Amino acid sequence: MGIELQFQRLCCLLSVKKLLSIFGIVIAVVVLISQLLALPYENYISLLSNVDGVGLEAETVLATDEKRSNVEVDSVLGFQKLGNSTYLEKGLNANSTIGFYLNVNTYSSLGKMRNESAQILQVKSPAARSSGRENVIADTGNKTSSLMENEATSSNSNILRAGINSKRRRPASISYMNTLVQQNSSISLVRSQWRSAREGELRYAKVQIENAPIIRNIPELHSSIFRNYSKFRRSYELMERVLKVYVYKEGEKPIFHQPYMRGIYASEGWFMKLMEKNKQFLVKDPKRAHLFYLPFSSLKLREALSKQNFTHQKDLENHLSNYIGRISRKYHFWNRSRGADHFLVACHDWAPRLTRKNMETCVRVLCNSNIAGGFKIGKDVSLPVTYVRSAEDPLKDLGGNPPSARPVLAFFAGGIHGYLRPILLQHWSEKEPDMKIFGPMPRDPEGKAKYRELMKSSKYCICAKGYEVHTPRVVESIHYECVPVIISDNYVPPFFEVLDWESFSVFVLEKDVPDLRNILLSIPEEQYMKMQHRLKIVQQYFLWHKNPVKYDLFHMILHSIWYNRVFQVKSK
Ligand SMILES: *[C@@H]1O[C@H](CO)[C@@H](O)[C@H](O)[C@H]1NC(C)=O
Ligand SMILES: *[C@@H]1O[C@H](CO)[C@@H](O)[C@H](O)[C@H]1NC(C)=O
Ligand SMILES: *[C@@H]1O[C@H](CO)[C@@H](O)[C@H](O)[C@H]1NC(C)=O
Ligand SMILES: *[C@@H]1O[C@H](CO)[C@@H](O)[C@H](O)[C@H]1NC(C)=O
Ligand SMILES: *[C@@H]1O[C@H](CO)[C@@H](O)[C@H](O)[C@H]1NC(C)=O
Ligand SMILES: *[C@@H]1O[C@H](CO)[C@@H](O)[C@H](O)[C@H]1NC(C)=O
Ligand SMILES: *[C@@H]1O[C@H](CO)[C@@H](O)[C@H](O)[C@H]1NC(C)=O
Ligand SMILES: CC(=O)N[C@H]1CO[C@H](CO)[C@@H](O)[C@@H]1O
Repeated sequence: MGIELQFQRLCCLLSVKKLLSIFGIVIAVVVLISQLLALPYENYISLLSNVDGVGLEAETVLATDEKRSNVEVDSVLGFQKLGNSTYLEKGLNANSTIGFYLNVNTYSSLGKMRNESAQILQVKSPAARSSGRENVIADTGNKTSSLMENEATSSNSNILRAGINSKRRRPASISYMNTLVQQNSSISLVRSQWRSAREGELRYAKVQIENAPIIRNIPELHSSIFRNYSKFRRSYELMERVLKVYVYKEGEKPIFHQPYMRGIYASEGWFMKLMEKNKQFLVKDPKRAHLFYLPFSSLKLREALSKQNFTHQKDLENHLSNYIGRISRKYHFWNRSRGADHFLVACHDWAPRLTRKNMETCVRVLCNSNIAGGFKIGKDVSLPVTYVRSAEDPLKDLGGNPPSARPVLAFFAGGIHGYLRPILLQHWSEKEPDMKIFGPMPRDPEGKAKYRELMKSSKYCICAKGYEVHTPRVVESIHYECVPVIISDNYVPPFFEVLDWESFSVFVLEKDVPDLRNILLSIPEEQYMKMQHRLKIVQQYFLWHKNPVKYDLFHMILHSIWYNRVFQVKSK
């Protein structure tokens, strides 16, 4: 009897487990495979030591730059709870079912596994759903690819497909996004319910920009780099003359008011620092402001709350929610526009999701500017990812070789995370001598120097997405004057409102990775020379200065916020 009871209990336990794990196994397999793929390249132990957030930056550059997505970070946290790196390695290496179960349980314990799993399927799907992906998988016959083949053809495939079909959405190409900018009608404009002198000023600016005087003798370079240089210049001048920003004093350090200036999330820190000490745009009297800045750091939010054992996105979301509650009770500014004249600047991978509900109406300035992830062209602003190695000297190593001294056709190096980079490597690693496509480079000074050297001596630098759409390589390429090749469907590049990105960079659809070399070779030399030349002009817009100068990164970010705000004002 006792034995029977125990047996029954065991069975019950097992079936509950089975139910719980039914999605989990699929995801675990997917994640496991991606981890397996990454294992030879990635240093998981250093990932673990980074989780506390001390150093997402600096040393982990080349290998783990864009870093793991939330799924990865949380899986690491999950592992950490159960054990340590020894355990992790065991779990990853085990080729037995036990290995899978261990992982499933770990993921289940995070509670939000199912939601994440849906996201993994979604994230994985853009490539898979375009017909290209299946070919990619089919026509490589190697270890990694056969692993991927298993992923696609095993029993999971139905679930994968189901997920894909139910969420079918075409990846947004650059030309599609261009039409959105031009139409600027796809956004439902949040119309303010109040009348104020400030709104009148914005409306005035809008009319002025729309009727910008045509600038004669525009340097040819500038007119090709910008969508409309006359309009940009008018808008920029008006910003300098008119714009006033109020920064809320509420909010405690370290999440608020504490800029962090290094690493791959440095953009949000630099902006916060330069904004909070700014003299030209800041006003003490919020009634004079056209825009209200919510001065928090998405990186610090993530770090601080995970130290307090809050690791779920929901907790972080609530923290921001409470903040909005606080300022909306204390001041009337949030309520009168429902946040539409407020903005936030956030570079963490999670930022879009953390701000999706409570701050949806704000101008969201995001590194993770994924048009398939809720980023709205015309309202939100794409924040450049600037990987700052030295907060003292952010402009170190700027510049690169002239075109004649760029013998390498294409260069990429970095951690092999996300679904795209393994495909890139399968196709182009050690295939052609002029295609320098690598996994992560060593993180010692030598490795870093080699990375820079290759960027400075390659014609094209491949900016392939990692887990998320953004990568610091875009700005790195600009700094090293290497024409960026952006392979990241749905990524809205920085200052998209005003810059004509196709005049100085190349966009390749993810499905076209197998044709990458042909695509690059088919670009006429003359065209390349033009792009490279323009890149050197564009560079000034992507530079941080401790004391901001005209047209630098700080001003360009502020300008895009201003520009979007102006064009959301209802015309009379
Ligand atoms: C991990 O755990 C094992 C035993 O549980 C222990 O021997 C080892 O020192 C731990 N390693 C670290 C890095 O904490
Ligand atoms: C993995 O499988 C191989 C053979 O397929 C076996 O020799 C090895 O012991 C297994 N490793 C583990 C950790 O089970
Ligand atoms: C999953 O997300 C939905 C909405 O996005 C939410 O209602 C649900 O509670 C979430 N489930 C878990 C387990 O977090
Ligand atoms: C694939 O593996 C085979 C041997 O299994 C090897 O000959 C070939 O070079 C590999 N190809 C790639 C792209 O790694
Ligand atoms: C730029 O914008 C101005 C003002 O709207 C317009 O008059 C001009 O034709 C535009 N120039 C180009 C090249 O589109
Ligand atoms: C977080 O959890 C750990 C272990 O569960 C505990 O030791 C620590 O005190 C907790 N920290 C806080 C701030 O609650
Ligand atoms: C703004 O609206 C919220 C909820 O709608 C309310 O609690 C708050 O008191 C309002 N703030 C002001 C200043 O009226
Ligand atoms: C819907 C909307 O706001 N459309 C505007 C797009 O921009 C042009 C000028 O740039 C305006 O005339 C449209 O009203």
